[in-house]
Amino acid sequence: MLDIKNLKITLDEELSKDRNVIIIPHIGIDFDAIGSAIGLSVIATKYKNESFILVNDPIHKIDPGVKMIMDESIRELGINYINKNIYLENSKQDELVILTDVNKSNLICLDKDELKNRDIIIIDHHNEDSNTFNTEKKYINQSISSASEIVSKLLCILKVKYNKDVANYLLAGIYLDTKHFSTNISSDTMRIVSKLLEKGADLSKVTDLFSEDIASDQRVLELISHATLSSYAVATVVGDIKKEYSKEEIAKAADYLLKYRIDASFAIGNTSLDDGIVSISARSKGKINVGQVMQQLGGGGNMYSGATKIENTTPVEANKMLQKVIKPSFYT
Ligand SMILES: [Mn+2]
Repeated sequence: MLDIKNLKITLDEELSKDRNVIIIPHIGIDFDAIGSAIGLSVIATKYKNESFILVNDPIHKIDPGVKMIMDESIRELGINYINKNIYLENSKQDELVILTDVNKSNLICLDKDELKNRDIIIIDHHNEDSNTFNTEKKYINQSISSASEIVSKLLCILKVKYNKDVANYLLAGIYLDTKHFSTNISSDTMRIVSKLLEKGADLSKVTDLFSEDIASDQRVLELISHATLSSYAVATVVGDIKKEYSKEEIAKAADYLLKYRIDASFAIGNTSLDDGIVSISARSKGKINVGQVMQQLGGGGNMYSGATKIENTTPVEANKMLQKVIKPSFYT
């Protein structure tokens, strides 16, 4: 595992070789994944490497704010996006692959075989498990708020210039993963935020990116209306068994519940009725390690945030499984 200094040295070395850079954020791309990916693309450009951000999510599933950032970054910064097919057609052995905001093969659109013999760098703030790519060149720090915070720091220590748009995207990443600056904030995070504001980031533009779609918000509120509070100050919502929700809606429901006086929240709902897939999103204020709880159910995450999906089940059954694994031992 690298520390930040060695990550800087590694990036400096690896980007000094003349080759294509493929930046891979997690599937279900969010503000942190896109912000950090664009920041890395800006770094690659400084080294005169061509870089490509691999996004294979269906367009209708991409958050409108994230989609706006993608479109604007193509127009204003000349960022290249490619999908999985284009990647597989053009992939070369000597390229450099950088995973950002993710470290596991099951959370990106390529499997381990498709990245065989590739030079891989990981920059992330999530836990590792058996799906984590095997590479010496990894910087994974779960105590940092976001991949965007790490990349902001890299831009600074690699002395890469960037404009206010990039500063906004990175700030959006930090804003998302700190739940609007309410959790997982350190003095380092605030120093980075201050740096981004100096570079011209505009908090009102960032909060605009998070504006909600009323129909989707009503679905989230409907989910929340099912919340129950169990012992151990854990709130759980189980969605309507006949309804399908997006992963983002489930995540938002879990986020929303944290405003109450509870230690952790879990939101459960169908994300594919056809395939019987139920997703769970978990959030914590730090007393319960929800990443570990989600790991018990085949997912992952970190202290503050986690998720999993379970196949061939129903929300009610998934909740039963969840309640079995929430134990006082997850209190830290
Ligand atoms: Mn993140």
